[in-house]
Amino acid sequence: MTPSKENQQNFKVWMQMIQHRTESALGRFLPQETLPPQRLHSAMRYVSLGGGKRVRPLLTHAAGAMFNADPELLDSAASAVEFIHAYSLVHDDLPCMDNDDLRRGKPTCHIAFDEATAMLVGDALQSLAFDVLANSNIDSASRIRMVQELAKASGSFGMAGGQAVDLDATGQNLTLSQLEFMHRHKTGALIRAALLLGAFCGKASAESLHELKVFADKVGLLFQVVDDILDAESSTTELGKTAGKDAAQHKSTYVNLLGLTNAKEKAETLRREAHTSLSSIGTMVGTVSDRLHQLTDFIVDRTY
Ligand code: GRG
Repeated sequence: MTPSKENQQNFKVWMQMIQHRTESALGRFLPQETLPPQRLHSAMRYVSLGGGKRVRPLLTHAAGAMFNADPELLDSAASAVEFIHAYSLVHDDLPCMDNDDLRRGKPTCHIAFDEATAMLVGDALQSLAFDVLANSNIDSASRIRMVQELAKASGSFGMAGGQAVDLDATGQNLTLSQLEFMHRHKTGALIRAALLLGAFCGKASAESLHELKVFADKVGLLFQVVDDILDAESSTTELGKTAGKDAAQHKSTYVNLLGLTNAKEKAETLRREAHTSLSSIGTMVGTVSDRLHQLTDFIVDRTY
């Protein structure tokens, strides 16, 4: 079903509202740059504030709303996930990793500051993420559950593990299943954590959590397939980061493994499957999550 203009407008307003409240929450959790060590705090704020689509916080808020979670708790969960994401971007841009000088339309952290500071920014943001969760105003069982999920998603069985596979794969042609394994860890794990932490802030049954994980797996992979397509088709100005990098670095991607047309077909298949799993959750909880349906489409139809 094609969404009505009013529905689309409504989604845009909701999205801006969540992006705005996420920016405020991140700003509150981050140390002020007047506090020593000023250079580190200033760099932490530089990389965390004023940019990014905030896809992960949007997913946390949308999933949490489906289970009637308190929006203030969702701010903590969403900020923790976004701090891990921001840290990963800073480290990913370092010369020893992807070596990039542009991120979110501005110079990367090691260019604007220096490499050692960029290392510390990543380390400190990672600690801050867990500090935010450990201090969130929720019962201790849910708090521990959130810490466990985020730790797993960001560690060697999640994002950092996916990055290790990516580094090992340099100069090699991956098979489709190896590529999928890498992305399920590198990108998918944190997207899944964003959704689950949202659900943990509310009252989600075991059945709906199970189905939410199915949705998370679809949307996590979908995000990366679209990322590969955008890297091949968009410009650096549009993306706010260097375009065409995958081809320049001879990386295995969905585009070079499947070709552009089949990569787009794969994205459409994942989009359909994601919508189907959402409809199952909707039946379980008795309400349809328009926001998660709309976010799925936003992830596919985005231009950056
Ligand atoms: C060095 C211990 C250590 C760990 C490094 C660098 C790293 C861990 C992991 C890399 C993970 C990574 C950068 C994945 C890429 C995911 C991705 C597609 C990022 C872009 O996300 P968007 O489009 O970015 O949501 P914005 O800027 O909109 O937030």
